[in-house]
Amino acid sequence: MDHVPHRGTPRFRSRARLLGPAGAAIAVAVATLAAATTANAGTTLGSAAAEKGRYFGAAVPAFKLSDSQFTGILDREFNAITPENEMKWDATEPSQNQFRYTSGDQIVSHAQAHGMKVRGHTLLWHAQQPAWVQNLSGSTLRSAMMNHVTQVATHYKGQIYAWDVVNEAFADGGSGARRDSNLQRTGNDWIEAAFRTARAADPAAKLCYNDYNTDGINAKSTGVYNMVRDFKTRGVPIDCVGFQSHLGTTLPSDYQTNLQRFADLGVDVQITELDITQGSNQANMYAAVTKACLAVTRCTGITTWGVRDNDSWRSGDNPLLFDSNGNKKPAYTAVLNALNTGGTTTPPPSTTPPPTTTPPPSGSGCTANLTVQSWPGGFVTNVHVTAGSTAVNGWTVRITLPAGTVITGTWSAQPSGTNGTVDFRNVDYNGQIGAGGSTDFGFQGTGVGPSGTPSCTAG
Ligand code: G2I
Repeated sequence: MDHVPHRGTPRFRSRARLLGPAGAAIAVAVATLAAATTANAGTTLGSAAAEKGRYFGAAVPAFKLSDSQFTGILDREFNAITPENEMKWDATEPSQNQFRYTSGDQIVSHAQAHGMKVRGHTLLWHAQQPAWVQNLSGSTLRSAMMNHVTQVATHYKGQIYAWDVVNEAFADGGSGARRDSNLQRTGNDWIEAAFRTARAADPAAKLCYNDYNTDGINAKSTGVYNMVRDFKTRGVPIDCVGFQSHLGTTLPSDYQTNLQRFADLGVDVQITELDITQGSNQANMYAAVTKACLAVTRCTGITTWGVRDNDSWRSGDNPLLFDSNGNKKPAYTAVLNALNTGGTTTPPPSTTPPPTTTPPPSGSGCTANLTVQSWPGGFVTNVHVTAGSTAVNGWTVRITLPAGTVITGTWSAQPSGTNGTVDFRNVDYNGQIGAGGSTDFGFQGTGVGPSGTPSCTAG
């Protein structure tokens, strides 16, 4: 907005003098118009994200709150904070049952004083545990874990927008399995126990699962996906999934598709620890991540893991939006432009069904059509189910898969098998569709995705 001269400014007055009284009126009109046309364009990351109904945050260590260059940028540009280390177990409970909240509280106060959201990070993690925790196991450790969740979530009750209840519980590599850790060895149900305990302590906070290397469709993200789907089916309280997005020099091509498949399970998604190696692709990748979030309705915000390059845990990669002198980098401008122009809050075209080739039934029944995104060796399919002129109470969509294709995951429907001709039956919450209404389900797999128009049977 700096370039728009305002009525009282010297620039405006000198221009009005040159133009005379009639010219002054025109100048007012021009200035007003200019102000109006830029009114919806945010001039900072936070305000631009807010225009799109989202937040833009940064990870902040408490000791940097006394660095005025740091807080100058933070308070101007960001409207959410994640404490970088201050709410981790070693920081909040250094000895058993002795809680220390000083630095965490400092960050929360700063956020509140500046109208920023706080993402709580993190209640349970295999790393950064105090020594006393590392010496426990079995039911003693399980009790200590749940006590920790209860105490910390209760201390911050009502002040946290979203908690990373559990951080990084899945293994890297192709197994899609849980990571081995002292927490995991207390029993596979430790994650759901943590979510239920956190919900009881702070019912208003959104409860997230957070992880890295889950930024495309791969074995690890599918492992997390299956857990979230299972939690939703069984009523375990989970509200969001965090994608850390510590990225190198390429963005997974299915980054947005991956966010969308989680969102389709009925959880919010958030980019929680974004940083990207500096190089020729940095600004483009930052823009692409921002656009992907804007294109997924349930992507509620983006957090970068630090403010300036020298604040980063990987400072050698210069991975952030401000350089070490606090100047805006090209990546900053790319993000701001993407926030101001890139996308809306409506879902992207890729999830919008193509025009129906079969007309909807005139009396009763349902129709279904497919949107398929493929890559060599795999695919994701979205199926759009539409009711005819009367309401549908239960539906089944039959899809015949090409030979060799195997379904590896289905959401919002129950498949009868994993290959050949598969009947997808509605699940509890999406069986009833009003007259003319619609619902979506999806599946992914290996091999070649389906094509054509599937059959849909109501009832
Ligand atoms: O490793 C990057 C991030 C991956 N996802 C979870 C995040 O919580 C994690 O953040 C980093 C912090 O940025 C570092 O600042 O987590 C590290 C710990 O695993 C943090 O580093 C630690 C140092 O290892 C400790 O020596 C130091 O005492 O920071 C501590 C506090 O300054």
